[in-house]
Amino acid sequence: CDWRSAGEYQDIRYEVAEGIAKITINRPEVRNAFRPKTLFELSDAFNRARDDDQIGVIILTGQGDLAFCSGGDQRIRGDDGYIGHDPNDPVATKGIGRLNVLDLQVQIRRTPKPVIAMVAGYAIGGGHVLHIVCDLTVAADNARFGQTGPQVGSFDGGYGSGLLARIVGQKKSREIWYLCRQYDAAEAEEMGLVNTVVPLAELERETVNWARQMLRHSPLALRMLKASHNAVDDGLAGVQQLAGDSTLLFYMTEEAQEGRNAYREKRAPDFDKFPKRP
Ligand code: 1HA
Repeated sequence: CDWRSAGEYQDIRYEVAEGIAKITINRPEVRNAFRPKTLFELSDAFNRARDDDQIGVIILTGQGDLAFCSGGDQRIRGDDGYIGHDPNDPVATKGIGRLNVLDLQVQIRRTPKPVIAMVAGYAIGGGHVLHIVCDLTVAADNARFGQTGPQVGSFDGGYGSGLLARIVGQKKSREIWYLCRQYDAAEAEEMGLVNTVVPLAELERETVNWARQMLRHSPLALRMLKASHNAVDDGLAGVQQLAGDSTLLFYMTEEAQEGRNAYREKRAPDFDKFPKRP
C-alpha cells in the first residue's frame, strides 16, 4: 500500500491510500499511551476520514511492533483524570483532568465506515478498549491483550465492560477485568476477541486485504450493517443512528422529494401518486 500523509499532527499520523485511511498512534516511547492531545488529534483524524467521500475503511494502529496502545499516559494522570499540557488550553493550565478517550470511543462507534484495529504487541488498559470499539481486529502473532484497571486504580464500566462482555461472554469479561491477566493472540482468537491472527511480518498486508475486500462492497450496505450491529448496545443513540440512515435513504426517494418540492413551490404536496404499501 502506497501511504501518503494527509494531515499534520504531533502525537499521531494520518495517511491515506486507495480508499483506506490509516491512523497511527505515534508515541512508541510509552508503548503508544495516549494523553489528551493524542485523543483530540485522533478525533480530528477520524472526522477527516469520515468526511472524505473517497475513504471507505479506516485502520487504527500503533507505531512500531511493540504496542497498539497501552492506555492512558500514567505520567500525566492527575487526581481527576489526564492533564493536558497545551499552554492555550485553560482546562489543562488549571490542572483539570480529562477522560476524553470516552468521546473517542463513541466517535469510533458512530463513524459510519468500518474501522479495523491493526494490533501488534500490547493492547492494554484503555488501549485494549480502543480495539474493542473497532469493528474488526486483525492481530499479529505477538499481540497481547488485557485490562489493568484494578491494578492501577481505574476501570471502564462502559464499552470497556459491557461491549467486552458481549464479545467474550460475561464470565470471561469478568475474568479479564478482575484478574488483570494478559492473553496472547491465540487465546484472544479462541475467545472471539479478534478476527484473525497473522505473522507480524504480514500484519499490514493482511489488514489491507481485509480493507480491500470491504471496499469492493456496497458502502451503504456496510453503513447499515454497522449501525444495525451497534443499535441494541448503543440504546436510543444506536436507534437514532440507524433511524438517521433510514432518513438518509428516504431523502433519496421521490416521495420525500415531493414534500420538499411542494414546500419550495408553495403548493400542497401530492403524495397520492405514491402507494400505501402493504
Ligand atoms: O482505564 C482508563 C479509563 C477509564 C475510564 C475513562 C477513561 C480512561 C482512560 C484511560 C484508562 C486507562 O488506560 S487505565 C490503564 C493504563 N495503562 C496501563 O496500566 C498499562 C501500563 N503499561 C504496562 O502495563 C506495560 O508498560 C505494557 C504491558 C504496556 C508494556 O510492557 P513492556 O513491554 O514490559 O514495557 P515497559 O518497560 O513497561 O514500558 C516501556 C516504557 O513505556 C516505560 O517507560 P520507561 O521506563 O522506558 O521510561 C513505561 O513506563 C512506558 N509506558 C508504558 N505504558 C505506559 C507508559 N507510560 C505511561 N503510561 C502508560 N500507560
